[in-house]
Amino acid sequence: RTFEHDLRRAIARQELFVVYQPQVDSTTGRFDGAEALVRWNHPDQGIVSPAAFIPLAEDLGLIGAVGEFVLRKACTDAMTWPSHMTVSVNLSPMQLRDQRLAARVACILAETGLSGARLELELTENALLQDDGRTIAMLHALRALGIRISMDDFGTGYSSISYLRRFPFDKIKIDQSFVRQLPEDGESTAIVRAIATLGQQLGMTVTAEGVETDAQRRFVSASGCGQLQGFLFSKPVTASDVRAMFDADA
Ligand code: G
Ligand code: G
Ligand code: MN
Ligand code: NA
Repeated sequence: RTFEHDLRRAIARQELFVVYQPQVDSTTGRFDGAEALVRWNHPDQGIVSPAAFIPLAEDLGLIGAVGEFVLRKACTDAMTWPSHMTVSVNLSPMQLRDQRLAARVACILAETGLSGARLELELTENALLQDDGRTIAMLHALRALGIRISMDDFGTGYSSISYLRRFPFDKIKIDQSFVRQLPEDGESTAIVRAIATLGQQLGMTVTAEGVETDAQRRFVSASGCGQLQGFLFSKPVTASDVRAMFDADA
């Protein structure tokens, strides 16, 4: 038996599951949504990180099925949350290149009843490397469904800023590597302030990721980040836990 063989059966055997990391509105201090993060409960190896199996799913041509599972589960779960809560789902580059993506997402919204306005899709720079025209058309098709598009891990790639101009993004997520050394490190403070200002000037929401301390929370809020995410507020939790947290805060 191989890992590959196991992954091919993981969806049918219901070994994949989705956890949610709550996100906080920096102005009100209350939850306003959550990021969906997939996990694999492997029969022998226990919980496997997506960093370990998403690349394999791409190689095996399974990413469409994995991505569709995560989207459907995230939309289904978000339907049980207070109606102002959004859900964001990470997309891998191969999903974005599939010309059927917008139609599939539209089907999942219709099937689950979730409004497109409550769904965000997170892309990293490597999703944008090829096929500008097709990618831009796909992003517009998704936005026409009311969905917002986020640039994930902002600042860690080679072309982050030029991509903001070329592609229609609604949100920037500042990578946690910049937040980690706040508020002491002079370079990190300058970079986070500059990204937050850039996002504001472009009319985008800016999310600070990896907020672990109250000093970091205060710094990123004062810098203009409208949304916060990190262990200070919550680690990723199960679907039933996030629902209870949202109900208690609503
Ligand atoms: O939750 P964790 O830190 O293990 O996530 C590791 C990486 O896996 C992160 O970069 C995250 O964006 C990515 N990831 C989590 N869930 C998904 C998913 O459903 N699809 C894709 N493509 N990537 C995901
Ligand atoms: O690449 P992406 O931003 O999608 O990855 C999100 C991952 O970051 C999640 O898997 C989550 O476990 C991790 N994460 C979230 N908040 C924190 C945090 O405050 N500190 C650290 N070290 N990791 C975090
Ligand atoms: Mn993400
Ligand atoms: Na990120």
